[in-house]
Amino acid sequence: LRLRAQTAHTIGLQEMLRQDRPDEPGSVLLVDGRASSQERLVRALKPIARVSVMAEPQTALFEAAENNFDLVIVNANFDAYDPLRLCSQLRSLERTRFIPILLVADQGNDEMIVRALELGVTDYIMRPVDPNELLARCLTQIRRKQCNDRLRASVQQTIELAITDDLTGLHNRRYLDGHLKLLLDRAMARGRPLSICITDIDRFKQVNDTYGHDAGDEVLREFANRVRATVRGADLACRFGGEEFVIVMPDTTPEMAAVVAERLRLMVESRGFEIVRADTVLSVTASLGIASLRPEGDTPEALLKRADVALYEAKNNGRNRVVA
Ligand code: GH3
Ligand code: MG
Ligand code: MG
Ligand code: MG
Repeated sequence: LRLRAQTAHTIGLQEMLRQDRPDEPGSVLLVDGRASSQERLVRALKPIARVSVMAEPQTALFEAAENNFDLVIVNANFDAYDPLRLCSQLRSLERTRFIPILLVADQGNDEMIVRALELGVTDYIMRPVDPNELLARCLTQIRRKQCNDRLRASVQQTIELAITDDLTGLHNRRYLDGHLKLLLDRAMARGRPLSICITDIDRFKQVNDTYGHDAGDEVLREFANRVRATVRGADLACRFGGEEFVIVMPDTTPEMAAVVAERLRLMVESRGFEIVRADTVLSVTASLGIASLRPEGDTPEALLKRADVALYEAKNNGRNRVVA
């Protein structure tokens, strides 16, 4: 899995570099209070960007939050509005804080430029605007933004690969290990219950031995679907390894967890598993063990251990059952 994640990451980076071409038009938001300069700037930017124009800083802020622009140009020429206020708002909103800002300022207004840079404005250009300088400065920012976007998407994709089980699409054990402590601490801090359920498919080795490993994989995928269909949005379902799955259920008492586990047990038992490769339908059962958070103090390891002991008891008592 780690190897696959790395490969995907590498592909992401190569793709990113390959796409870093100058011929990709940028999307620019121009915030400018005067019609005459709006027209000049739009004309100057035409070779490299699609430009949306807004005369009102406050509407421009909403516009910027709703569209992922590559660049916002703020022309400091409003009648009764501090252009740096808009810059500061753009920097503080979650959805706009990564968008580069280019400030168009008057000669001699050094103090404003220093304040702008302190606020996080990316670059500035002096009036009268030289069209070639404008193009060069905008192009640099647009490319950098597009490159950052691709990098962010690639990192996101790598993270998702690293925490997902390839076969079933559920979270994997690495994710559970990182997340269980968090859910447990949160439940403890809020004085809320939390339960977990470990489930293990009964006599799964026989499926592999009789129908082959690929058929076994089909059972695992369908089993995961039934797990998914059982849990709520707030629950965390993961493939713990092999044919074992763990469900973490926040805000869930032992009694409620027993109901969920029994529902899953029935959902597995009551409908056969279609094995396309072997053109057959298999009866599958699973054993389930439940454990719940001890409010006086608990650890992920201890909780998992207690659920595992319960699972072991379910196996020993004849399988296809829930033990709490
Ligand atoms: P029990 O009821 O005691 O759980 O019996 P079992 O046969 O299910 O238990 P055992 O732990 O002996 O066997 C688990 C099997 O799961 C062995 C292994 O080959 C198989 N297995 C583990 N991971 C995978 C997988 O990703 N795909 C397939 N097809 N089989 C797997
Ligand atoms: Mg097992
Ligand atoms: Mg076993
Ligand atoms: Mg098993």
